Amino acid sequence: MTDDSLSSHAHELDLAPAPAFAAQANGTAEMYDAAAADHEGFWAQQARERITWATDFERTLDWDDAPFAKWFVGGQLNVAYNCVDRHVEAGNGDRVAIHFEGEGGDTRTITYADLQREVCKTANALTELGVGTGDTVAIYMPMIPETVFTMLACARLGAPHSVIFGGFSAEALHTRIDDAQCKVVVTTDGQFRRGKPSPLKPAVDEALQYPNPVQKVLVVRRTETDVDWHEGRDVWWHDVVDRQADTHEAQPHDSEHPLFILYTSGTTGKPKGIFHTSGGYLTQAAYTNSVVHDLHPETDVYWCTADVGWVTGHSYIVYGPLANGATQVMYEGTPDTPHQGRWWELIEKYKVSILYTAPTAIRTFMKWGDDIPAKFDLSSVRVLGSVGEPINPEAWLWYRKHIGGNTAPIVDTWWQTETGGIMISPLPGVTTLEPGSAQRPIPGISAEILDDEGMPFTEAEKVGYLVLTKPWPAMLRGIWGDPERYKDTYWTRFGPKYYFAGDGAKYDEKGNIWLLGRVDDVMNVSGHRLSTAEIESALVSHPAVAEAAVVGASDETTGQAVCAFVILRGDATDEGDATVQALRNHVAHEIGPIAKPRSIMIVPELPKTRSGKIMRRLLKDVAEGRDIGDATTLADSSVMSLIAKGMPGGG
Ligand code: 6R9
Repeated sequence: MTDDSLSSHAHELDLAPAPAFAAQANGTAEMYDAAAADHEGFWAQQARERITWATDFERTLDWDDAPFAKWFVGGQLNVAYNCVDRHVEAGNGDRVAIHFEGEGGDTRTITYADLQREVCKTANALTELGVGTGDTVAIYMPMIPETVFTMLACARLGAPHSVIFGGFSAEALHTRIDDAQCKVVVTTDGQFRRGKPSPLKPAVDEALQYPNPVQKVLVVRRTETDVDWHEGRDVWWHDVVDRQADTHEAQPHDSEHPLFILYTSGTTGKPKGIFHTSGGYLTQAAYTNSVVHDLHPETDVYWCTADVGWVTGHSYIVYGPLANGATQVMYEGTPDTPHQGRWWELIEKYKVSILYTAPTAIRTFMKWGDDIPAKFDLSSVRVLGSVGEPINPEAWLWYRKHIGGNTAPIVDTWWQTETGGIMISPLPGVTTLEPGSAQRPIPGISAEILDDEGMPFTEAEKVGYLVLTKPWPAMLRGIWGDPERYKDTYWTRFGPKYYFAGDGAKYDEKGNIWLLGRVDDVMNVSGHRLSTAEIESALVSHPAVAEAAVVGASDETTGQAVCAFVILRGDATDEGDATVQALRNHVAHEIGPIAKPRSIMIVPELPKTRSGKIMRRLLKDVAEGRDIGDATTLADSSVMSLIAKGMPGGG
């Protein structure tokens, strides 16, 4: 049977939990009832069971100033203590926290005792560099252990970190450093990608050419590539961190003390600094990692393949698994270096039992062929997870068969940077799985689907908007420096009772929730959120461009792909491929390589309504090679035929 025909046989697969799995599972059916009966009581119990508090909290939830939440009010904790020290104190210092694997094959084994020493040294170094409680630190680093040490050291000091994905450009880096007023930047000389060192520090140098609040740049030597050096500002990690004392007394912080800021794309050009706090965030990260991934820290080897530059890396590489005392794999490089079986080789080598990855990766592996994972022993795998975008049933079934030995439950986890932790997902061992659906809110989370009028409905196959109906511990506490934007973006569309997630959704006949992608101008490319407006403004910042419109067109591998339509200025000449190439590079420079349009069409006009709104729907038809839909509301109806003429084979 081919994988294609498998999908039509999904109903014949037995997707009920295996009794042996259910018997050992952390998640239980009773949790749904307990949380439904007493929402706050349920979360208070999670917080007390999973977190070590220096001072217990007095009030579970303060929602008096909604939508600004406070969770576990009056409680005090140190997040880094919870992720590191308490495991050592409990006698688990020898347990491996991180099996690090560099792209070139260099490895490091870091136990919890090692982690404690490294985090203490890093915290001492940051203190020496002037970082105190409440100061913000930018982290622009690859997937290496020092990145985790730095995040935890910041948490230890109560200095909120802002991790900026290594694929972002100098320009993007500058905006983020400036918005959060970061005092220190931690970076590396470079990172290994596809077998080659690729520089990182030059982007920091370029970002800091503009006025900025940065006092020190702490640089890890990773690739040994030459870097420019700014005396007085730049310091080497090995000069400053290595000589520090490896002990450091962790001070408790308020439950609502900011833990981190993470920028994500919104519907306007300016990225939003989503910020999260300590007690509630850590509670939900630890709880979900335990019940959704079914993590058993004594026996499992866990691997989340995300980059720490994204929220998945924050919650499911750093905070959740480490709070739970997990042993995990951390891999620096790309999946096809030096060969397309690298991930499966790592699973075999470390006996990974829980794998958490993204649909775009799974679809890439499908393309590379079944024979590649078949060469490796994947029998250790017992739970598979998916995150970032809807997983199509074909990819789900392939994942289950070729990676999960046809037995591992797959948890399709829906959540967002804003939600901080997993929200909608099956519980392995409890839920009968449905390929392609994230199924239902986990215990403690409440969601509904609303129609255009904002009325909840439960009919199957009707498409509506996903909303969350009760506050949850890991919810964002706001947009850094912009409380109004927080209210407008999430709590206005359907009134102040509903958190509007920005995703379309529907129920099926069984009551499962199916997520249908973004309903706003946010694209999802390989699980990364990109805003059409942000890429448009990058394009018009090029001297040759007068106007630009960007749409996300469906793409077999990446889910969506960036397609741009550009009008050149009168004085610019269209040099065909050279112009297109220059514009693609310009977007990479302004935002980062991940935002590079797959295609750019130079057009004479853009389709606009009489009120001047670009009709992206029509451009999407063009980008996806469809016949152009209803264009009757266009101000100038000849525009679409002009655009279509420019298409390959058009005119
Ligand atoms: C964790 C993360 C959030 C957006 C979200 C939605 C999409 C994430 C999904 C999913 C369907 C899933 N999304 N997980 N869609 N099924 N299991 O990805 O955060 O980068 O903020 O993206 O991603 O559209 O609104 P973030």
